[in-house]
Amino acid sequence: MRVGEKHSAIEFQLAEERYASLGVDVSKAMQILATIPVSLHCWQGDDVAGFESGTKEIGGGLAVTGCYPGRARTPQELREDIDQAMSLIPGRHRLNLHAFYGEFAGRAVDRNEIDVEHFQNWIAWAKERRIGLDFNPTCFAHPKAASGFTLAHADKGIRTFWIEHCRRSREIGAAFGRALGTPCVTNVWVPDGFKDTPADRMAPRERLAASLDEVFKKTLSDQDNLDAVEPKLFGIGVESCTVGSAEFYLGYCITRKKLLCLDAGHFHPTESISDKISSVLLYVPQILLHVSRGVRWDSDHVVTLDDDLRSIAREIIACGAMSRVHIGLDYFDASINRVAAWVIGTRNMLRSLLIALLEPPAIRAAEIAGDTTARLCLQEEAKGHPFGAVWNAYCEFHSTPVGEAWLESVRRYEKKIVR
Ligand code: RNT
Ligand code: ZN
Repeated sequence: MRVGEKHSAIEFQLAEERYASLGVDVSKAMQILATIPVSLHCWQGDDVAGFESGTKEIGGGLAVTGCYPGRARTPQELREDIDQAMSLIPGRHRLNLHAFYGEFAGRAVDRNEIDVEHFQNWIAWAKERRIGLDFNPTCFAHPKAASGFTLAHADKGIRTFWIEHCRRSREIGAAFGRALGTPCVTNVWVPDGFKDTPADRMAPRERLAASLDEVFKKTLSDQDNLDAVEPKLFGIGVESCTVGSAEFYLGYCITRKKLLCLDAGHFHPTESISDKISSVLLYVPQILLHVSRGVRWDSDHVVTLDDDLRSIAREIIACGAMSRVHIGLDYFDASINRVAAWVIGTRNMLRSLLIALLEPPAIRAAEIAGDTTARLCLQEEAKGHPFGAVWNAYCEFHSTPVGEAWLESVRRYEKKIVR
C-alpha cells in the first residue's frame, strides 16, 4: 500500500464512522449507486454531427460552439472515445444513440429508410460491453426539417416522412432492447415552433398530437422499448412558440401513458426540473431526464456539481424513484476535450446521486416533527459531510481513477489519437 492509498483508506474509514453516527449506511449507499445507470449521449463526441453522407446545418434551434481538436469523425473513432470515457467513470452505464449515427456505408440512406441493419456494429459493441442502448429519432439537420417544422408541419407529405422516421426509430429501439435484454428508451424530440408570434397555435398542436399517435400506433413490448417525448420552451430561431410545450407533452403523456422527458435546459431559467419529478411521477409511469446545464439559456454546458444537479439527484433518491427515472445526459461542448466533457458530466451526475444517498435521515425526521429550524440547520451542515472520501472509495472500488487522476489518462489518449 502506497502512502496515498493508506491516506485514502483512513479518510474513508473516518467518513464511514461519521456517516454511521448520522444513521447513514455508507456501504448500502455505494451498493445502490452501483445499480443506477446513466445514459451517455453519443452526440457529445462529435458535436451532434452524425454519420450521414454530406454535411448539413444542425438547425432545429440547436447550437454547438467551440473548435477544440479531436472530434470523432467515424463510428469507430466515436466508439473508441466512448470506451475511453467509460473506463474513467465508475459503474456500468448505457449509451444513448441518435438515428443519424447509423452506419450507412457511404450510401445515402434517408431518414425514412433507416433500419436496424444500420446499427449492427453498435449492437455488437454494446453486447460485448454488456451495456444497454437508448435511442432518438433525428428530426433536425435535414432538408425536410429546414422550415423548422417536422411532425407538426402543415404539409401532409412532410409529416408522413417524419412519422415514418419516428416509427422506424422505435422499431430500432425495440430491436436494441431485444438484443441487449434491457429496454431501450426511445425519445422523440421535434424542433417544431415559431420564430415570431403565430396566428394559430391550435392547428399545429393538433397536428403534432395526431402525428405522434400515428408514430405510436403499433404496440411494442415495454420489455423492449419505452417511448418518451420531450417538451421545450424555446430554441434559437424558435423564440415565440414551441408546438411541443411542457403542457402539451404532460397532457400527452398522461393520456397516452408515455414517458415524459425533462430536459434541465428546457424551462424558464429560474425553473428547476427537480421540483417537477415528484409531480410528474404521480401521473406518468416513468420519466426520462436529459440532465444538462443551461447558462442564461438552453446552452447545454457540461454538467457541474451545482445546486441544480444536486437537487435533481436528491429528488430521484428522496422519492425512491430510481426504477422509474431514466437518467440521460444532454449537453454538447466543443470548446474542451470531448472525452473529458463526458467524464466530468457523468462523474458529477453519479457524485450528486451519492450525496443524495448519504443524506442523514434526521433531515426528514425534523420535517415530520415540524422542526423547520432543525431541518435547515441539518441541510446546511450536511454540505460539509465527507462525501468526497466515499466518492474516492467508490471510484477505487470500481477500478477507476480517484480524483483528478483521470485527466492524465485523457491527455495520453488525446496525444495518441491526434485528429
Ligand atoms: C434539443 C433537445 C434534444 C437534443 C438531442 C440532440 O433541445 O434537448 O434532446 O439535445 O436530441
Ligand atoms: Zn434534451
